[in-house]
Amino acid sequence: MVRRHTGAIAALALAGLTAFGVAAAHEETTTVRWGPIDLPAATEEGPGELWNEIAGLSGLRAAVIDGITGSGDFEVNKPCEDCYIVGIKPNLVLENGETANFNNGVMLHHVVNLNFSNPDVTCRPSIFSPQPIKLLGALAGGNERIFAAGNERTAGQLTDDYGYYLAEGDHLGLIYHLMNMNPEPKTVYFEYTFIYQDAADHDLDSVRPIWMDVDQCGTSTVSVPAGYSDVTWDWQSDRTHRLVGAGGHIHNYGINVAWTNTSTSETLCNSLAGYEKGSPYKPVGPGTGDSDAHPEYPETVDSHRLGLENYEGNIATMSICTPGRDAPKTARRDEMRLNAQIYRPDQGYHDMGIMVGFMDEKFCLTDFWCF
Ligand SMILES: [Cu+2]
Repeated sequence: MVRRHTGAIAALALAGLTAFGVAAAHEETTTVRWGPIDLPAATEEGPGELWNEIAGLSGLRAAVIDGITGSGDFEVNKPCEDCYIVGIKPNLVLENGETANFNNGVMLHHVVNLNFSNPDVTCRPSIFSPQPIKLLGALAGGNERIFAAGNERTAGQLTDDYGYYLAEGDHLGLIYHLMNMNPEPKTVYFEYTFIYQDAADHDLDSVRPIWMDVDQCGTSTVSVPAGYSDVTWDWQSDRTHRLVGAGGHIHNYGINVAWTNTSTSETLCNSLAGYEKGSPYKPVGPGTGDSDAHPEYPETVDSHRLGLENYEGNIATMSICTPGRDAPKTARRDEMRLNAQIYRPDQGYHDMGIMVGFMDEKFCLTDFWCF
C-alpha cells in the first residue's frame, strides 16, 4: 500500500479554513450511485427487509456470500483512484433521486463501507473465527471498515490536510440493512458525495480507520433492557496515534457514544445523538452526567441537510469530532473504552453503539506492527 507523507504548509492553511461541503483548492467533488437494490414489499408480518446483504464481491466469493447472507448484484465503484478522501456525505435515494426515508416508507437501517484490500485494525481477518466480520475479511481478502451510516446519515469529514488514501487496485464493498414499510416493492440506490484530492497533484497525511463497536466483529447489535444502559467495549491500543476525526452511531433512545482513553482519563470524542423538538423517540431519561463520556442529554436539532421533516421524529443526527492536529496522543498499550448511553422505555433487541474514527499513526512497519 502506498502511503504518502509529505505536506505543504500553504495547503495546510487552506484546509484549516475549509467548510464542509465547500471544496477548497485542490479538492474535487463527485457523487456516486451504488445499486439498484430491490427492496421487497412489506407484508402483514412486517416490513420488507434486506438484512446484512453484502455487495462488492465477485465470482466465487460473491457466490459463497450469497449463500450465507445474500449479495447485491452491482459494482461498488470507487469515487476516485490514487486519491485522498477528505469528506463523505451518505444518502439513500429512490430511482428518481428523491431521498428515501420515513416520509416515503424506507429506512436506511445501516450501511458499512469496506475496503476489501486492507485488513481491519480492530477486527483482524481470520478463517478460524466464528465472528462474521473476521470470516468476511478472510474470504474477501480484507475487511477494513472505512465508514458507516445509519438512517441519520452523518457526514464524515477530515481536516488539517489529513485524508484516507484510496489506491488504484483497492476494492470497495458494502454491508447494508434496509427496510421497506410500503405495501409495494421499492428500488433504491446509495448515493454518496465524496470530497477528495488527487494524490498526483497533492499529498496529504494518510489516516487509517478505526472501528469501535459494542459488538465488535459481530453483527454490531446488542440487547438492552428497559431503562438506563451504559454499554461498553474495551480495547488496548496496539499503536501510538492521534484520533484526528470520528463520529458515532446509535439508535432511537440513544444519548451518546463516546471514546475515552482511560489510561489518561481523556474523552477523545463524544458523539451526541440529535432529535427534533418533541420527538417521541428521545431517550426517556437522562445519562449519568458524571463524566465527559456520560452526558445527561442528547441534542435537540432544528435542521438537517436532507430535510428534518423526513425523519418523523426518529434520530436525525450524530455530532462528529474533528480535532485534527490538535488531537491528544494515545500511546501504544493505553487502555481505551467505548461507552454507549441508552435510555429506553422498553427492551431493545437490536441496539447499536458504534464509532468510526481515523488515526494518524506514529509509525507502522506493517498494518499491525506498529510503534
Ligand atoms: Cu444501526
